[in-house]
Amino acid sequence: MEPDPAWLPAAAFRAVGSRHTLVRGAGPLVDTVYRELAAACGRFGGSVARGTDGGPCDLVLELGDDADRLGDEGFTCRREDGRTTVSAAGGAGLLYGLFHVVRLGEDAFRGRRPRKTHVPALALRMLDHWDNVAVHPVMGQVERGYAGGSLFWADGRARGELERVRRYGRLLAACGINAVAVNNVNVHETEAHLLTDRIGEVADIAGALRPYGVRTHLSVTFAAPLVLGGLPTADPLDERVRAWWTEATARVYEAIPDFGGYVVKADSEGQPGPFAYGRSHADGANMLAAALAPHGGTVHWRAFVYDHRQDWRDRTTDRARAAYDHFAPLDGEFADNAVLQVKHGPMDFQVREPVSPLIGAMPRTRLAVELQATQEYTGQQRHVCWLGPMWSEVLRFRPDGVPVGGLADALVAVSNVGADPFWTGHPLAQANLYTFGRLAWQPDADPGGILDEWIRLTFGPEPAAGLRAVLEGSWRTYEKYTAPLGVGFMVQPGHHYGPSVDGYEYSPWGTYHFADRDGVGVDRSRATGTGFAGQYPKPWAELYESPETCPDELLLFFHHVSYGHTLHSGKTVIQHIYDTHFEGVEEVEAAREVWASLAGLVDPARHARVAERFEEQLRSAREWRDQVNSYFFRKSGVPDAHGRRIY
Ligand code: GCV
Repeated sequence: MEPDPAWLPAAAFRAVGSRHTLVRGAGPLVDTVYRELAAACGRFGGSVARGTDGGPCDLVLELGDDADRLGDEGFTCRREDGRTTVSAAGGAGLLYGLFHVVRLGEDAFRGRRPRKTHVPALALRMLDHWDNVAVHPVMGQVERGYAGGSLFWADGRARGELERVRRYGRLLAACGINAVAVNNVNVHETEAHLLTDRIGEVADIAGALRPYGVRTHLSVTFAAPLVLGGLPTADPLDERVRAWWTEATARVYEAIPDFGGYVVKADSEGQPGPFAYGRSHADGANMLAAALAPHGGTVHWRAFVYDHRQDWRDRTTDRARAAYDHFAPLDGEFADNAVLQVKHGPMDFQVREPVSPLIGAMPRTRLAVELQATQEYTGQQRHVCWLGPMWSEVLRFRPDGVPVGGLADALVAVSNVGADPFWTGHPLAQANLYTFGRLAWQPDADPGGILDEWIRLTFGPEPAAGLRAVLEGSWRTYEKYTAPLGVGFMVQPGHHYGPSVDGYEYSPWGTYHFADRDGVGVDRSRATGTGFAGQYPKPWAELYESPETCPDELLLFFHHVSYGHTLHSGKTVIQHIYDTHFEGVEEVEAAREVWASLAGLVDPARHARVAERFEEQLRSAREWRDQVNSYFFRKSGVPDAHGRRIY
């Protein structure tokens, strides 16, 4: 196996590494650019010089372009008179410019290229690791992690593999990611100490990521003044509490001068928060924002707040409503350096959800949209499921005229990376990480183009068509064989892998499908249901309100309908369920065949790992098909129009 099977194999640097390059400018990230080029030239026979000497060369990377226009991260690229020039105002821009040229390959050195400006649409492009320092008795080393252990932590300590962390930073920079939160938002006892007496371990990680322009953030517990500071309260309006956070934060910045800030999950799934003191989420967030402000830091306050002790008999409480109900009334109350981090859907990273109505509902509040690269509900990195098209739909959705990608200040993904030699467990899950970074840079980019880019960089040209066939439709395939028409869940409780149609039906978590002998789905209309549809602005509120206008793929999210209800597709709901579940499995079988045909075109270790995962995906997809189809056949008594085998 080659050492780093990812999208920056040495071969990707052939075009730049065989050229004569001049690097102009100074600073730590310019040093990184130089080192990258020196390594590539060492391998491919080119040369790289530093300084102002403008001798004959093919590529110039220089600092000095218009800082107002480009900021620290933007760059321009042009080619004229046989020379390619990348100009930036800051070192990060120069580094992104280098990776841009690497992506272009030989094309960067052909013909003429008019000067083009590249600036990231979103200033913060961040990965949140749900990594625990100490192995959690239920959640393990990484909560919802499917790529081995943590890159950062093992068995209660920093793992200390800083070279690997550095290479991770390099991969992230190469797809435009510039921030990482290094521990789980569920902050347990050991992890709480990272903020104070164990900040040195975080500083080491920050030091390894810094040369690639990646800033480090930390998840903290709202109860820190109690559990670490010995105070009798964590009330955000108590002066002792505020002073404690101010001092603790100042010490963090002594250790990590470019520290990004805090991530907080408060009053959510048992985590402590301001409610205990009769304070609002804005009170809580603003206290931390005040502590961070003098240092230029930001608090990411998560909006994933809902009642997780619901009575399933109670039809008036709707988990989907919760984020909006809690936060929309607080618009305008959050500090400038507080960012509200909202999951892209109103429930919890299901394979299909509408865009959260909270996105767009708080115009006076800074917004981070949270995606989930780790495949908790989308096959846990045992199934191929490329999420680019889903994320692109989210980012292009226009709640009220402006697309989500234009409303957000930050795009965040829960990381899918771990200590696995392939980084992401399933080697093809790297496509999700790469696509996330590139969409965060340019939210309206064509995801298919990004996929092609990742394939070409990672595998070269020969297997490209096969890889595209395997990946491009994989999200819709996964949707076909799992929970139908947006209804969600139907997973095994706890670990969330594999089917269990009624797994959460009588649970306290607020995730129900309400199937009975007549029909299925959740009535979230204003007229007869929970009223959730009314949280959207027009035209969405009206579109979702009626089963006649609601898009098919979200029908059961918004409505309880009979099995005989006819979809826009012309099929009944029950026949749609049967058909998609048979089709989904057939599509997995076909993708597995395509993958098998790529043996010889993909390195053997990677090929074997994916082939092995396909066996499990197919087994699991058949299980989903048979359980879901049998369940609905038994409930409804309606036979499959095509007489296929249902149990
Ligand atoms: C980190 C879901 C997951 C939890 C996760 C939570 C969250 O409930 O199952 O593991 O906790 O989301 O996003 O905070």
